[in-house]
Amino acid sequence: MDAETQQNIQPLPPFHETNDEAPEIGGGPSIIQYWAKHTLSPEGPKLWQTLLHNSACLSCAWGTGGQKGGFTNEDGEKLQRCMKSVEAISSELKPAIAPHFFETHSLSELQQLTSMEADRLGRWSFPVILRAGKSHYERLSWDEVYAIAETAFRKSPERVASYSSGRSSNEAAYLLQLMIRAMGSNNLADCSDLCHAPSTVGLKQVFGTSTSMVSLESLKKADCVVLAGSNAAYNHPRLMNELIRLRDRGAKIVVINPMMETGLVKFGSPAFPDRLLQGAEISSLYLQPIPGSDVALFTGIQKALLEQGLVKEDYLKAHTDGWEAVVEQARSTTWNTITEICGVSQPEIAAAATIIGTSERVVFGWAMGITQHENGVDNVVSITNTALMTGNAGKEGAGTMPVRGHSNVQGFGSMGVTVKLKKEIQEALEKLLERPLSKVQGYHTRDLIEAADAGKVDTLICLGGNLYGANPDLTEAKRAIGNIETVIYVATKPNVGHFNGLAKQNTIVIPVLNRFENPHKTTVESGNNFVRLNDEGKTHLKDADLISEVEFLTTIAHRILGNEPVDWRKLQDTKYVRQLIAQTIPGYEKIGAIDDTNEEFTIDGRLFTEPKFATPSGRASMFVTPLPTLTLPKPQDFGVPASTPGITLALMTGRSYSQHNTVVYKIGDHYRGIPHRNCILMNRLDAESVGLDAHQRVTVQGDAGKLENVEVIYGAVRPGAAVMFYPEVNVIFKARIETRSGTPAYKRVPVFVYANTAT
Ligand SMILES: Nc1nc2c(c(=O)[nH]1)N[C@H]1C(S)=C(S)[C@@H](COP(=O)(O)OP(=O)(O)OC[C@H]3O[C@@H](n4cnc5c(=O)[nH]c(N)nc54)[C@H](O)[C@@H]3O)O[C@H]1N2
Ligand SMILES: Nc1nc2c(c(=O)[nH]1)N[C@H]1C(S)=C(S)[C@@H](COP(=O)(O)OP(=O)(O)OC[C@H]3O[C@@H](n4cnc5c(=O)[nH]c(N)nc54)[C@H](O)[C@@H]3O)O[C@H]1N2
Ligand code: SF4
Ligand SMILES: [Mo]
Repeated sequence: MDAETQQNIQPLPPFHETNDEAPEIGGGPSIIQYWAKHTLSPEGPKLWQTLLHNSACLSCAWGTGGQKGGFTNEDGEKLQRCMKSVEAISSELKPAIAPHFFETHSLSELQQLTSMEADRLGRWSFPVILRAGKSHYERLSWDEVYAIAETAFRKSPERVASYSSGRSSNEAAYLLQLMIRAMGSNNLADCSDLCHAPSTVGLKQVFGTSTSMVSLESLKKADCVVLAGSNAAYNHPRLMNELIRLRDRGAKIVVINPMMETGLVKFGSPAFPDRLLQGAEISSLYLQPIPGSDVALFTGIQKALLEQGLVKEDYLKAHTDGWEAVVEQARSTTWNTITEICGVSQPEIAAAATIIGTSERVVFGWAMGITQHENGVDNVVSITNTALMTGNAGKEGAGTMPVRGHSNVQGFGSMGVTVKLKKEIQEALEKLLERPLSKVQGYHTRDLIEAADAGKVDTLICLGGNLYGANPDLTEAKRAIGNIETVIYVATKPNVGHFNGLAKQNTIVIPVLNRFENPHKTTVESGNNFVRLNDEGKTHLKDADLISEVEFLTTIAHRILGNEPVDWRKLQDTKYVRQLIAQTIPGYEKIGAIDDTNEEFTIDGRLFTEPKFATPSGRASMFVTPLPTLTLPKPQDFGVPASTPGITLALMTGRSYSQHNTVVYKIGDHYRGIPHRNCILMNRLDAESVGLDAHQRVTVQGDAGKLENVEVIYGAVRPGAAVMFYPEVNVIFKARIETRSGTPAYKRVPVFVYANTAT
């Protein structure tokens, strides 16, 4: 590649000009400072011990650690642990909540806690219950726990449900679904319903399998990566090291994101000390589309590929079905339509097409900016269409790569925690249970909220997570959970859901051991389809009355189901759970030997290095993706007088730098120059157009509520768009849902922003 094409095509915005507080690179020395502060603190020795423990990182699904030690990835490379990992561990190493805490702290007091304050209460360390009409949580004996659980789970099966978050093990996930299905219910809602479900649906249609087809080893061979709707600099930091290495080798990185994330422009990684201070370049080209318009942008890229003669027609003919209509759509859609919908100019789109079309091996990665939209599945399919038109699926160094969320969220799907169970797993489970599974369609997360709201759910078990805080419209979420008779939260740490998502009769919290504390081995699956084995461990909590998730689930199952169809108590030895997984989960056969071999493995049938896919024909299916019609409501639609000076924006809700989903570790977001949680990041031009200054306080009104006294922060987001943080922002908007996956449109929330009347 010559020097000119090596250069960035797009100039960098001076971040400090739009916002004095924001640094000019992501990562950088503050990562080292964080490491030093925590590892040298009193918790340091335990932190190191945990980092070195043979178990997978708790935090994201990029996946690090396991049998080769905490600092090794699946390719055997060392120094693979980011500070997000330390954040997550440090939170788990907090002391226990004191035994008499709840006697002196009432529920109404606990309901005032912010996410960060709730997390800082410490570790759950004994079972508690909040009974209807009571003002305080009380300690509960295990006998009472099981007695209440037994009554609750004996309700009619379609009125029993679970919700889960992706941090528990494969073994716990497998047992959860086996127990719920053995009881006769399919109500297995999971956080992935709020997350990558559109990727699962889209990829399944196109390739017949629903996870990434790119291994870490394969990614390293790419000469172009397209990263759409992902803020990997915050949420998957080790991916940044791969991108830096790829850039060093002359590869191009095309970033697609309405917000110019500092760390996706330049990132200072401790793995590259020579560039820790000034940062290594990440994006070669940064496109900033209108939120929700990615289908139009990718159609534009396809059109430009056609115009530049870069579409691989031979590949399409040999390896895909339905390509003609997709090509025709790209050809016949006018540039005017495309650029108007996506707000990116034709030359910029053409530049992206040139990079993609002239690269030999392109990996397309994406995250929540693509999936959390009313047309999330279309977004995913428009990416796969682009990959296929350029022959970038089914070869080394290329393919589609959803960048997954929680560290074992993908494992939950593989284990059958889903309302869209694969036929092969269904058949295998029916064989195991010696009877057909219920035919009643189960509730995914949004259906669960609606069913509960309509009084159709009696019992809910939550294996981790924060069902209340993760959903849109917290008023609805609270009301819905409040209609459920019994809610059992199985958790390591307290969160706002435990104090606000309260059942009608009994709300119980079960304290559990985390991944590095279990008395047995467990496994997890990364987004790259790699299965890691976690060794046994110990908890730092003294005199705590904790249980393992596996023991808790099998005890309940045994009380309800006896020894049918499996000896549930025997499954407290997770080795036997792995035997069942090997028998019933396709691609997971190798887990049957892992106790003897300690050999971690890549799941069979997931990676494609030949263009032969898991569809019945072996060819990939291409589908036309309708272009979205993107409109925003008028001020009066928000119930605000038409004369109110203000601006309607498309709000992207998501994560700050120091938070893990609904759990907030630190209130500010250093890299976006945001000092606290109650801020809205917007473009200076938008603010000035309605007379709003930086740091002015405004009201942000959505269709379900408003937040007041919100501080305006200028940032490098495109005009018309804005950024705020969840879970706090979830009070202001209702769920608009992607109908094929059930995923809420968290990333294009219409809001009206106007000056506080008081100022
Ligand atoms: N440290 C840390 N790590 C995490 C998590 C965490 O909270 N903290 N959460 C985990 C989980 S469960 C998940 S799902 C992932 C989330 O990882 P991400 O998906 O990276 O997280 P988000 O904050 O939702 O950011 C999405 C990005 O999409 C962009 N975006 C918004 N709308 C659009 C759009 O319409 N088009 C495009 N192209 N881009 C858009 C936003 O500007 C933002 O940069 O991270 C996982 N890892
Ligand atoms: N507005 C808006 N809302 C969103 C999103 C967004 O981008 N914007 N993102 C959505 C996405 S992608 C997701 S994945 C969801 C996240 O939704 P959830 O997964 O439901 O929420 P988390 O905040 O990750 O759950 C954290 C809690 O899990 C528990 N926990 C942690 N470790 C363990 C463990 O080992 N075992 C058990 N049993 N419990 C444990 C702790 O109690 C902790 O407080 O939020 C969704 N909501
Ligand atoms: S990139 Fe993800 S898996 Fe790897 S160390 Fe960081 S948080 Fe853990
Ligand atoms: Mo997620």
